[in-house]
Amino acid sequence: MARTYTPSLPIWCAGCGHFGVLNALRSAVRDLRIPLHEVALLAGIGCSGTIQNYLGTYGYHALHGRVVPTAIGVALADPRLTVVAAGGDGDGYAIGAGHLIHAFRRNVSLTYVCMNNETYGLTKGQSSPSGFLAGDEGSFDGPLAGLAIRGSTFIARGYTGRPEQLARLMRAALEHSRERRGFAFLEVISPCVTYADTYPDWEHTLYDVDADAAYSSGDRALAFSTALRLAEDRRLPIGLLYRAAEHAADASAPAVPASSGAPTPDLVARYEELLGRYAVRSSSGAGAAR
Ligand SMILES: Cc1ncc(C[n+]2csc(CCOP(=O)(O)OP(=O)(O)O)c2C)c(N)n1
Ligand code: SF4
Ligand SMILES: [Mg+2]
Repeated sequence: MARTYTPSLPIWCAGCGHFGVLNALRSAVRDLRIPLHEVALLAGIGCSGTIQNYLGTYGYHALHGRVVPTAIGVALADPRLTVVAAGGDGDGYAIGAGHLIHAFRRNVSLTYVCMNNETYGLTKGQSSPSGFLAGDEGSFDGPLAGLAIRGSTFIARGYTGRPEQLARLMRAALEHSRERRGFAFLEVISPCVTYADTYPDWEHTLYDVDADAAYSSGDRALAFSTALRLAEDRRLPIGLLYRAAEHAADASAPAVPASSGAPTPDLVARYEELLGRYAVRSSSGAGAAR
């Protein structure tokens, strides 16, 4: 396909953390010299989910909570693509949590960026499962959940308040999946300045394992115990938390051949016919597919 798109301008509030995620992703794609037409950026539903409109890559807006399985399908169907899934903490840790667990287990090579602002920004500030700072019911910790699954191979957490480290982690995540070492999971603390402005609190809450000479990101048990120990002091680790040394390399994924090219006219006609069956009918009986 030769069709290209002009990215739109972000609609996020001024100061939204998600700008920092977009910058890190843009610079990682540029630094790794990945042609835009070889990148598929899929996103969930939420303020975070609009990120796929802002890069000149292929983009797809998935159903709420379904960005990870959709991205797995894309990655298996065309292994030539650099596949990036992105979405919010509501998208990934609430409605999409079941998919996340099995993505760690299956270890298909793609990058998943979970933009964690501890709230449902788009729907105006309801609390999300990841309220580490404000959660009344305890918080769901995506990286910790990933560490608990033996098949996981890359787990990191960045913070939009530390853009250089975030750019480095984003690059490392893309490299991990492009080298076909498996599922690269990067959670980014990306505050929502409108409904849950947590920026003032993170500097004394985060603990940077990248700056700790005694820390080893190849040691899963150490990563796990460090996170648990920090949590007792109400602190959260950031940095490259865990990367498997060995090349797990899509070993668990079924071998699906790369797509042989564009869909044939016959397939397109069958697809249109199928869509027509689900067209929404107005009261006058006229059909309009949405
Ligand atoms: C099936 C379904 N349930 C609920 C919603 C309503 N909804 C839209 S976005 C959203 C959560 C957004 O929060 P998050 O994923 O954290 O993204 P953010 O806006 O914070 O970036 C919800 C519950 C929906 N669109 N679809
Ligand atoms: S509501 Fe929050 S998450 Fe959404 S764009 Fe504004 S600051 Fe960002
Ligand atoms: Mg959110």
